[in-house]
Amino acid sequence: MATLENILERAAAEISAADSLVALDETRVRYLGKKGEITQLLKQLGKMSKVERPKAGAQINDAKTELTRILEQRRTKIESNVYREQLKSEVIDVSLPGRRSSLGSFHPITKVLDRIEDFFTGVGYMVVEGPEIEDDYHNFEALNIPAHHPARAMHDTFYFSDELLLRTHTSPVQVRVMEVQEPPIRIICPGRVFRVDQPDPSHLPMFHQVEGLVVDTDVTFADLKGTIVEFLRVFFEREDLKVRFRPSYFPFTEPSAEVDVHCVSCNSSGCRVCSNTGWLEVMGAGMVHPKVLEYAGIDSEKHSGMAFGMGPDRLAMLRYSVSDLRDYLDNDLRFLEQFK
Ligand code: 2NL
Repeated sequence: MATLENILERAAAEISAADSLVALDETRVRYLGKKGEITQLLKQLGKMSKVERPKAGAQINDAKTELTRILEQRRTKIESNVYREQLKSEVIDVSLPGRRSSLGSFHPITKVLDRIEDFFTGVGYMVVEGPEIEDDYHNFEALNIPAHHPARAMHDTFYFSDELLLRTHTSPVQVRVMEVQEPPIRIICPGRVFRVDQPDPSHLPMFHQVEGLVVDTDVTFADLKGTIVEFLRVFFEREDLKVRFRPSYFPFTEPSAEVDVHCVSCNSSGCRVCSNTGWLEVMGAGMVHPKVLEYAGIDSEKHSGMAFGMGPDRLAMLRYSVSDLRDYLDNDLRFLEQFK
């Protein structure tokens, strides 16, 4: 029994020294496992006399129970230590400032397109988009620009074949609407257009256009003037904006006009933006040529139309003081981040 006490003492010491569940289990096996010291003692009971055996058996069993109890106690202690360590390692400082996700910004051309669309949808126009690859008929013929018309040379068209091309304006979208929709028609058509051009500060081979078209009975030049003046005053946010219409020529409108506003950069005192003229050309416009209505199957005796076209890239230059169109396509964050 001296042995038993010695075993218990060593076991108790090892158990309190065990600092992990693995170490603790190794200790358990060393004493209570199949070949463990306590188990070995139990196996020797058979060699004892009948008189000694019951007492020795009871003592060994008591020792076993005691060992099991302190093993269990230690296990609970180690588990709670492990849990405390885990909690410590997972501590979150809720007072730290969060990681900000930086918001992007809209492209200046998108912002201008949105402003144009907001104005016109607000007065009852629909926004219509169409294909960038067009056929010769919808881009030219239907707009009263027949083959060999000098206006074709001015358009510097990218051709895929005799028939297919990259649209040079968004007018073909309007032609397609007139072909399928009975008047009244009130639409604007924003989109990309393409013309062969060597890029420089004021020219790109791909740029944007917004065209507008109204076809109804009794549409007059007064409607066109009133609509455009009101749009430009809202767009430039100047109630007192001066607007002038200069006679011009487009094959698809008659009469035609170019529209100028007083220079918003220098208030018409003369600057580089307006080439010292005090005026900025911002739009083209006119009454839809009767032949264009007829081509699309609209009776030009019953209906009249007004149309206009503008370049949002140039409008964005004026609004945001951009001096080089190529900046729009560089995707340089130093440029783009200025429009947040
Ligand atoms: C400009 C000139 C203009 C139109 C576009 C148009 C469209 C149809 C019929 C008649 Cl379907 N006209 N569009 C008319 C006048 C001028 O744009 O300088 N754009 C940037």
